[in-house]
Amino acid sequence: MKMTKENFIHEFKKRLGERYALDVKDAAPIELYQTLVAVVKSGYSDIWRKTWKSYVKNDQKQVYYFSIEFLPGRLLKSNLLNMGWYDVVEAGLKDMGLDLDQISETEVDMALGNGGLGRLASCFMDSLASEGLPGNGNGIRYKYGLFKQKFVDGYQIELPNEWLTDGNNWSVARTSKAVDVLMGGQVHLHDNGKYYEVTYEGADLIKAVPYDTGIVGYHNDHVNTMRLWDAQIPASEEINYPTIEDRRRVEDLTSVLYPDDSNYEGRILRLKQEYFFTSAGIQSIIRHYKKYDRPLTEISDHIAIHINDTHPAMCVAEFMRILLDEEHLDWDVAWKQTVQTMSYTNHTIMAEALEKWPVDMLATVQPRILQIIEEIDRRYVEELTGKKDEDFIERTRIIKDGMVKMAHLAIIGSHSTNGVAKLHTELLENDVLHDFYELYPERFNNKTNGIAIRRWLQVANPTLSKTIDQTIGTKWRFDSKELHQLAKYDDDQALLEKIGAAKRFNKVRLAKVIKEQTGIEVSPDALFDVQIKRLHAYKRQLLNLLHIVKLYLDLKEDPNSQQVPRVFIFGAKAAPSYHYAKSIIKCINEVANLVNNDPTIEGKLKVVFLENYGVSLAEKIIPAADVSEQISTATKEASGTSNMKLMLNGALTVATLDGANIEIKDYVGDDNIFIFGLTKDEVLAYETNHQYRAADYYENDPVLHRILDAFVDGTIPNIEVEGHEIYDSLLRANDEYFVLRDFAGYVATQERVSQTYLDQAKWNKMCLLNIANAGYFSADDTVEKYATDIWQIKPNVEVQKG
Ligand code: 26M
Repeated sequence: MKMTKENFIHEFKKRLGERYALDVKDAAPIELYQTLVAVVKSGYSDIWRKTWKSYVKNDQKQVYYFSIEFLPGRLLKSNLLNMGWYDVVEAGLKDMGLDLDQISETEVDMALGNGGLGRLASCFMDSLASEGLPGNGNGIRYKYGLFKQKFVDGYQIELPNEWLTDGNNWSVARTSKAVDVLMGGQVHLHDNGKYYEVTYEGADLIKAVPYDTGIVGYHNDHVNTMRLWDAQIPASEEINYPTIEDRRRVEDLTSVLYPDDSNYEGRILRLKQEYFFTSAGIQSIIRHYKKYDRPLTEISDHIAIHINDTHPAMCVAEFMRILLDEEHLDWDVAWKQTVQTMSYTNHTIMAEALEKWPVDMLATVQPRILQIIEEIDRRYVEELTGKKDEDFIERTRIIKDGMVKMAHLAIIGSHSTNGVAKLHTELLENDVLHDFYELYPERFNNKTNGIAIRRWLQVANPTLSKTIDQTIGTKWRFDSKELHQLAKYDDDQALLEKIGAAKRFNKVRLAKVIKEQTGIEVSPDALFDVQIKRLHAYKRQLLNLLHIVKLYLDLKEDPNSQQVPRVFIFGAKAAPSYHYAKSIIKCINEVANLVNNDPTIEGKLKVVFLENYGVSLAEKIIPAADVSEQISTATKEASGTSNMKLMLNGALTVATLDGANIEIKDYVGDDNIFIFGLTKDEVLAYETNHQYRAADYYENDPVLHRILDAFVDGTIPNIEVEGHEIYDSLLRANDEYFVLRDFAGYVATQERVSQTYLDQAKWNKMCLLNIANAGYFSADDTVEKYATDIWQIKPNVEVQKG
């Protein structure tokens, strides 16, 4: 994709004139933005078409990544970068008196995900395209993205996120590729001697319309597709949807993204969403496959389907449904193809997040799918009877006590189950899914998560990127493992100073954002201590807060006690129904008010909770972070991915030995990370022996005692209710996540952090070594491993890399 500055300027002005009959100087930001999107899209549309054609021509095996969430954020800069247009467009705009940064800010984030899982799906989309791999996304085009968060009196309130109001500029509706999804009603089977004829009575017919977004690969003339489905009323069915309510019922299907990422909720609409995008995706895959007259008995040689967490687990049954009911394959033949086609990733071991749907509910949503799941379950039990004891079979079967266990369906119905970090996979194998590991050891494997280095370093942090170019050249931009070349320069004082200067530049930039959004003044000389992730008890934002309260009380007692000024920065949304998490938000906000407005603190301590954390805000916070808080209770965070993004941008990690933190530690070495807290074995021991008594820590540690009292004695104002809730969760409910147990170790570690920060040369050296080792967490490498080990797909033969 070649473009010169002159051609760009010409193209841009031409389109602005055609579209809006405007000159550059008269155009509003949104008009400039939409014009730019049009130019960019026309720049890759031809290659998009050619990429798809080449898959067909070369009969390449393709993967379809099914995910109920995708969280791409803004696409403009990332597309420009991947097309190789970034510098040319930035310069061309400048010549016209325009600013790329400013225009980019106009873009509304595509926020069709909650957090880690959805963002991972989007990093994988970028990497699949950049590796030239034939990979497609399949998901839901929610009308409302994840809610917009506001704070009123320190409380989180949720506002609708109407991201489509100005029209989504990147996607194309492909009405001609719509498919019909059947839901509800009753199913009848008639044995005609050869196969069962299946008829539906009283079912709803829903038209699934795909919206395709081009996913541009990095400098490789390769554009993949992310396909998101919208639910509509079929024109022919007007008669069946006579009332406004009837019509709304259909439109509601793809209306909202469920805002909970840690708690399973048995809502029927959610189950309908899961079946809707699963069925639409599978139907369109099989329809396309059949166009080329290949036998369905070989379909697993040509396509792979990935089940991202259990939300699309009905893929297994829907695939079987089509092979059986529509293609009349024998069960055993169909089953073999299904298992060979499907693969599954588990993202959590938290029991409350595991999906279990009542049989009755599934019967209401899609009775035929329930029948097929029942038959899969029956055959599973039959096959194991006599080979495994009854307990084992009852524990592992799919349907138990009137509930359908989606993880069991995904594991039994696929050839691969993977965890997302070494520790997480180990826990799956030895603990949570041990029975299945015993049964199918060859199906289990680890794929440690990765991130799109392009977005999280090249786009988010151009200043640091340039410094890296000047030191080791630009090869790292194609293969991020090359970042390791930086390690050779760990005694290069000039470079270390430049790394420090880049960080400072980004801190000044963030300080401006903080001032604009909250009115709080922060000094870029202070240490920026960052915790950005969903709010959840297991992630322990509360541990961070207890430490802040300690520093505050210390400063009140002895104003000279703290030597290193710190700015604590939070970004976090709580699920609207997660009461406890919302109470923690309130408490953080009230501590922030107290600390920031206390003149005796004199800027030695600031607390900033930025509203509406999301991909775009992360792109501003991460480059400015000095410290990365990764402090979940060991065993609870499957992997984490913000840990990788922060490390990549030269933040030093304060961490428990949880998720991918362990692998970060292994790469950077013990001297370049701050580890504290209970280990996995210690946590598991407490959870089985029940010998933890949180109150002991309160009673025996006067510092902790004083801090907890501050939550209930008025020291922290305006948290009469929430302060008690938190106090009780720790002392009455015995502190489920071992906050008090880990507190002393955490404080001691934070003291080491401060001491280290005083020695800037040493600090910058540690930053450098973190950056140098972060290239090992590239999603490019992660998807390559999925491609070879799980999907058996190869890069497009026509791709030219480099
Ligand atoms: C469930 C039902 C219906 C709709 C949505 C959900 C749902 C959505 C998101 C349930 C869980 C969801 O997210 C879980 C998640 O984000 N897990 C995180 O995954 C990351 C990527 O692997 C890991 O890095 C994090 O450690 C893990 O918490």
